[in-house]
Amino acid sequence: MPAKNATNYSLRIHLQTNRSMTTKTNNKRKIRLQSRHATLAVIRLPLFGLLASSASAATLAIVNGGFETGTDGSATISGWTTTAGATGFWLQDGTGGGSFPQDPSAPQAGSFYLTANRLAGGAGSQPASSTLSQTVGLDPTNLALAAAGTAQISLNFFYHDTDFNDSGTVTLSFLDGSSTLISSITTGTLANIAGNGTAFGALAPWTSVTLGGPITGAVPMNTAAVRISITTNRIGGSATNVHFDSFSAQIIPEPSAAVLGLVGTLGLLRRRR
Ligand SMILES: [Ca+2]
Ligand SMILES: [Ca+2]
Repeated sequence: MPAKNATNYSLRIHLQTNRSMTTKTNNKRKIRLQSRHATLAVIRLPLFGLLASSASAATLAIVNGGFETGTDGSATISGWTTTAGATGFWLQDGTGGGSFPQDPSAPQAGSFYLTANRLAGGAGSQPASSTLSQTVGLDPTNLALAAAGTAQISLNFFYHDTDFNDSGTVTLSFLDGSSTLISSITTGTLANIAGNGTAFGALAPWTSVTLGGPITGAVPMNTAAVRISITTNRIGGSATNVHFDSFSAQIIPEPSAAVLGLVGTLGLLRRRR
């Protein structure tokens, strides 16, 4: 369960810090630090009990997040709509259709990926910038997590771009029950992942990107829907060689205040030693 992992992770940081300290100290110091390990191992048990009663992470119901619905070369992206600029996205299976060597020859997963390369769809021209969006309503489980006021969202997807003329940006917007924008978070400009013109493959693989997560992914309490926007930008050439696949998102409840307080107490005890 992600909630459990979150606290395990924070404890592992303590343990790792102790280990790194032992490398710099003598045997006597090492014995004392090892006794701290034992103390922390015991304290982990009640933490599990507390976290087991907290809410679990919930998946956001993104439609066609893997771009598997449709046909090769089509500009109709089921579940997604163009919200800025002219048509600038196509489905691609990677087996040809005008791809450049630096365009992926295979999807990250499944049969298709999303490309902004107009040649995938045989279009004669392409806007310098285009935005494809999907608004996802929060289901009752998601709404309950958001209403608690401590939820975090984590959006994950795969990106590919080795053309320094081209870039992408992914933005998550939080909307209230009236579809009014509350706030948003963004990846900022996603530049080329490898040197300009590097062919798809070992030197330029699909690259995993996460937007949000702990600290930066705070979900406003009155969020009723989330809008995912994929924007491309091209400053030269005539094709936008940026590509996306496998969008997924989770809303994650933050550990309860009781757990955070206990973790804080652990830190205080350690400092007093
Ligand atoms: Ca796919
Ligand atoms: Ca290009």
